[in-house]
Amino acid sequence: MGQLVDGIWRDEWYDTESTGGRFQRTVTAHRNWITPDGSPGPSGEGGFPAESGRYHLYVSYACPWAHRTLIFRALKGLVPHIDISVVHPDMLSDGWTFATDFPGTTGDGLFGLPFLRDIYVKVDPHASGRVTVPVLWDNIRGRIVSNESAEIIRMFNSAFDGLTGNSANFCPKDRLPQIDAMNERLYGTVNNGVYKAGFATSQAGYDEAVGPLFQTLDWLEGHLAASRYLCGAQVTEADWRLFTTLVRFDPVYHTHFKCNRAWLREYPNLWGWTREMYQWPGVAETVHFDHIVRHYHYSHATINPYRIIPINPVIDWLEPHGREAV
Ligand SMILES: N[C@@H](CCC(=O)N[C@@H](CS)C(=O)NCC(=O)O)C(=O)O
Repeated sequence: MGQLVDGIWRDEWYDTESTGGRFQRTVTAHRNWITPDGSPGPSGEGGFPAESGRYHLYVSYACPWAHRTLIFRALKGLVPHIDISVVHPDMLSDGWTFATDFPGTTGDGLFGLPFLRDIYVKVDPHASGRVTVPVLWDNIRGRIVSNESAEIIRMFNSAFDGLTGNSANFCPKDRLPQIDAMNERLYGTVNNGVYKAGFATSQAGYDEAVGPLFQTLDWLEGHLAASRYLCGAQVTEADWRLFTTLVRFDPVYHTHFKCNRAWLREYPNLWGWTREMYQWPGVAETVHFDHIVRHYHYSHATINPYRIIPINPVIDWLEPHGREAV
């Protein structure tokens, strides 16, 4: 774990001292958009048109943010058009690496480089900041298009439709305000909430995160009693964003991140909903529990210094979800 300072790697854990033991996620650096014709998107600059084989996605199978992009790649028919490189689950003093001694890792499929940070330095020899997955790379311009998962999935939702003929729309215009509001609530308290609880180095930092996390889970449990999906009768982007966090809840966040007021499987509606999402055609193939369980327990030395991988509950993800009745 570390970060780049003026192009030089420094092996440092998150600084929580200046924030009273609270984990604060840093702002994402690369914010351009792929669009059908290369016109600029909502941020960054233009010149990234949707083309088959042009873009490459660097992911970790362990990471919930990268996982979102893999789900959209699968559901939007982008697998033949966007290749991926999969980093090693152990994120230690060199950060994410392209070591290949773990099943499912690929190495750096484009340049054969040893570390993910080398990709960041390749575009900017003076790069500073965290080296995160996912990274969406442009083969033609030799640049990072985006390393912000929330925006990569919005691009994937529609930018390539002319190429793929896949018109599944997880962000329908009339639902967008509802989707955005849901995303915002769930990002702060759940997606990032589990990290704020897990990485806190003070009781106050932990308490401030874990309380709202379970308040939101309680609220979601009631909401999903009457609503098939988060924003109504259709699956939307909001569902996929929540899914990648909840699929990790019982195997990792409950114990490793101390989010243990309840197990996810103690919430009948949330648990059924999570299984439905898991069983959605194409999704189970994007879930790699071996990477997930290994990454968190092995990489976070401040939380689990002896790197003991817990036994973990046996979970039947294929148990019928029963959500048709809602
Ligand atoms: N805002 C980014 C966050 C991505 C992120 O934090 N990824 C984690 C993995 S789960 C990472 O690469 N962390 C490395 C670090 O912080 O040094 C996104 O959603 O794409």
